[in-house]
Amino acid sequence: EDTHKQKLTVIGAPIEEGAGRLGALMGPAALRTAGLIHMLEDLGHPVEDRGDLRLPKTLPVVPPVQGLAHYIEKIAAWSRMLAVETYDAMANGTFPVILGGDHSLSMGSIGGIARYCEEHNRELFVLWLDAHSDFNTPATSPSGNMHGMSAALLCREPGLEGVFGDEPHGFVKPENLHLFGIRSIDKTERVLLRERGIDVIDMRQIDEFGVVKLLRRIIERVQKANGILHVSFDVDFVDPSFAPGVGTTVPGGATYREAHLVMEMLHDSGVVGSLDVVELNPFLDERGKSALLLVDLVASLFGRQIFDKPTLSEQSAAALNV
Ligand code: 6HN
Ligand code: MN
Ligand code: MN
Ligand code: MN
Repeated sequence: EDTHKQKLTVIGAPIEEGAGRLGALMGPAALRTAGLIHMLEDLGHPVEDRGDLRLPKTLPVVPPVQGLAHYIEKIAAWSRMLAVETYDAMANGTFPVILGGDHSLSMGSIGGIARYCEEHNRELFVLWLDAHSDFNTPATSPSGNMHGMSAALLCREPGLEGVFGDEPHGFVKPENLHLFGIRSIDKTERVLLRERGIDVIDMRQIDEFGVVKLLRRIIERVQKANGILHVSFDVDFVDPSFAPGVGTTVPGGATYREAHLVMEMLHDSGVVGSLDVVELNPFLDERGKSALLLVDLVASLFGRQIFDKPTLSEQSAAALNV
């Protein structure tokens, strides 16, 4: 499972009810229009494009929640369906790439990947690239929008059991979740993150220490555990000046090069086993700018390089203290 010429299973998940604004439904189409599939093939990856999934006619019955969780029946239907798809993709030895769709889809995509990892005794780690921590529950959420709850559900926070009901899915160990690029946390969400000891790499740390040191630490953890790293890429991780096509922009995000560097390092690490690309809202984009950037960023994750891999002489490496 890595980003080196492995067979990819691309799954479109046009879901938008988890977000507060409509439009993320068009995300998979915009990513395809921007050339995502051809790019992956050009880089030498065999691709099985499963197309866009569709909601079943009948939605699951979900018991009422304590608090707010808008459209939970639809989110539950998507989650259950996606968990089956990503589990199957992993079981077939392929690398799942899920095109969103809002971030609530990660409940399902990662739920299925986590199930696979549990059954096969592989340690799962998650890198959550996002402006937001997505660690609300129905009880803490100020908005009731379920895209702000996916990381919490995956870490077994109470209040969202109805999403999967008795359907199969796995979880993420809170200590294996790494939030990266964060710059917007709700009040009660902050309390929860502290109580659970979640690793929150905020923009202040990125400013101070740079993405290289901070990301290397995470990659080394995964390598030591012989684990699998899932990357959940929320478009708003990137600064809105480069990626305006998202409903929840927050200023002060990753720069163009910071975002690419993250993806380039992830590629070289060889530990990434699955990817979500979420929250692209083509209705809010500027002439496809964000969709095109995403395709380029995914290309970096799958091995596109500016030139050859940078090679430093031992001397200059020592001088640079790297
Ligand atoms: N996302 N924390 C806010 C909320 O409504 O819970 C924003 C969530 C944004 C969700 O980035 O995927
Ligand atoms: Mn998010
Ligand atoms: Mn976000
Ligand atoms: Mn369950």
